[in-house]
Amino acid sequence: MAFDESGKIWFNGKFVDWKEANIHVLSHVVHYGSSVFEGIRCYNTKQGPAIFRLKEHVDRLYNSARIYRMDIPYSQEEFLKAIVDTVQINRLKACYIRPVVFRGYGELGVYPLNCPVISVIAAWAWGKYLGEEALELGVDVGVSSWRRMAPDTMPNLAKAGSNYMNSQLAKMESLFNGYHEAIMLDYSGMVSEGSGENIFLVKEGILYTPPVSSSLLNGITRDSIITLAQDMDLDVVEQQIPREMLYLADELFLTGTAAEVTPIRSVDQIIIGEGLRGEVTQKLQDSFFKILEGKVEDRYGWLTYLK
Ligand code: PPE
Repeated sequence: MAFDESGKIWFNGKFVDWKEANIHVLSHVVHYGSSVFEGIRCYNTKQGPAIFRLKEHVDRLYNSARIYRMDIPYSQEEFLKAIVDTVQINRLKACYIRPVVFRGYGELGVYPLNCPVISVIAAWAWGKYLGEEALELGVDVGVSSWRRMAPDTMPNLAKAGSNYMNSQLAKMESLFNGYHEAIMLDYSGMVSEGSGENIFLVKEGILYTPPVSSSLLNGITRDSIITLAQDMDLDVVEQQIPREMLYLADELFLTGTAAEVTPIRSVDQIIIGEGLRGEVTQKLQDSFFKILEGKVEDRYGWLTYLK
């Protein structure tokens, strides 16, 4: 994925040229990973561009900042408007939006509170996260030897940049082993999530996903899929999932803003179900994409249309 560098980036309240959106190398974030961020998608619906679950993403950004005692010097309404403005000023239709809030340049030393809080919003066109064919054919995943952070080490509910050092280890390992993606276990050995996605399992018509206490990010796509499944009268069970339950699943899939709803066709080289996108997965994908394409009524108020 290459950036279109002619765009504008919202930098602490002002739009600057793409190449001017820079920070000092001695910024706190560069040394200690002190950032929180979001990933949001804007879809080009039949009724024009619309941002998916914008309010929920801004809420989660502010919650992540709260955990790390970062005061974002904008109200949530101001931040929300800045996100909309960023898409509009760049004349983007379908795009990925990346707000990031971090500790900037001031002093070094672990204690962060003397460094300014910097807020940035960028947006660009980002296609299929796990490859063009992934949504249809599914991906091959491996259970990582790297575990998700234990609950008393790093807060998994914060979408913090530093959490992605753990994700990077798992992702690199999985690609070197010939997989598309890694599934991580939590500290107690139960299934947690992918390096950048939540995971769902279908067994005998019931949809299972690990609970928030399994060291995962409380995904907004995860929440959307749970809502859609319940509306289809599927039973949804949030429970701890042992690794081998993945092997025995009828269907498995990943969810995330970037990955959307991506089927899994094998785990540790064990074929899941028929090795094809499952029926329930396809139904959920369909109802998810129909909303995003504006083909059915937005009955949950998930879309923020741009003018
Ligand atoms: N778990 C992790 C670890 C994660 O990073 C994501 C999103 C999710 C679950 C799903 O959350 P949600 O997007 O709210 O459904 N990962 C973001 C970053 C991916 C990246 O490579 O960067 C994303 O999908 O935008």
